[in-house]
This record gives sequence, C-alpha cells and structure tokens, in this order.
Amino acid sequence: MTPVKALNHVGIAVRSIDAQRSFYEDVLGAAFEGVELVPSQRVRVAFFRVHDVRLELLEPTDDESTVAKFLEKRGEGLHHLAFTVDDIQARIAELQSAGLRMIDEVPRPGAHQMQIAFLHPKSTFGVLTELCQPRQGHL
Ligand code: CMX
Repeated sequence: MTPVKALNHVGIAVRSIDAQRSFYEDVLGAAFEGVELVPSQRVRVAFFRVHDVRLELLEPTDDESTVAKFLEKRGEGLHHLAFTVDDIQARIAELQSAGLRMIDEVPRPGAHQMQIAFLHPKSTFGVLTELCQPRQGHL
C-alpha cells in the first residue's frame, strides 16, 4: 500500500465558529486563515494553521448536513482526520481493492480547492478518515 504523505488537517464539529474562534486564535495561538463555505457538504469551515497542519472547524449550514447529524448524536468535538495523498484516484482504487469501504468512490471538491474522498468509519475503526489531494505546491 502507498503510504499517506502527511496529516493535512483535523476536522472538529462545532455549533458555532464564532463562539470558538477565540479559543483557537487567542488561547492556542493558531493562525486564523479565514472562513469558507463548502455548499456540497452543507458546512461553513474555519481554518487555523499550526505549522504544517490545519485545524478545520466545521459548522453545519442546515439540519440536513452530516455535521448537524453528528452534533445531534455525539455533540461537539473531533470529527475527522485528513491525510495528504498524491494521486487520490489511485489511492481510492488501492483501498477499495484492499476491501475498504469508501464513502466517495470518486474524488470531489473540498475546501481550499482540494480533491477529497472519505473512507467510511466502519472501515477505519470508528475514525472518519479523509484523503485529500491539495493543489500543486499547496498544503
Ligand atoms: N466519526 C466517526 N463515526 C461517525 C462520524 C464521524 N465523524 N459520523 C458518523 N459516524 C458514524 C455514526 O455514529 C454511525 O455509527 P453507528 O452505526 O455505530 O451508530 C455511522 O457512522 C453511520 O452514521 P449515520 O448517522 O447512520 O449516517 P450519516 O447519514 O450521518 O452518515 C457518514 C455517516 C460517515 C457516512 C457521513 O457523515 C459522511 O458521509 N461523512 C463524510 C462527509 C463529511 O463528514 N463531510 C463534512 C466535512 C466537510 C469537509 O471536510 O470538507
């Protein structure tokens, strides 16, 4: 199996980005990078950078968002881990042929103009896991 290249970001489900921003920015000293809407995922996402890793706060934009369901079921907290890969389509094929269950069999656009694909938590011992392929030369 081809190893992942790096931990790209940690996803954290939140009810309100505004309520938590000061903790990450002022208490932890992480660099705030901005907020982006990801309509396909029905989330508003805030990014904070700590060296080579981002923290991604995910706030649902409506009740149908998977993050809204997560908050209802489990409350606020860690939501997923995302790993950088080079050739996301090839990695998906490799994981599928090893018998892992993908949520996304075809990569789709995520935040930061990355191509992303999620593995199902039932195949990853309960940790929702994302593969992401950043644009050339970006984190
Ligand atoms: N981490 C671990 N397990 C999770 C989870 C998470 N973040 N979200 C859901 N699950 C678990 C549920 O607890 C449930 O487990 P049990 O069957 O043991 O109760 C199981 O997955 C299925 O959950 P569900 O509520 O029945 O079904 P959902 O409709 O919520 O779908 C999932 C679950 C994982 C398929 C869906 O949340 C998904 O497709 N997630 C990937 C996309 C996503 O999270 N996008 C937001 C991030 C945006 C971004 O980074 O760009």
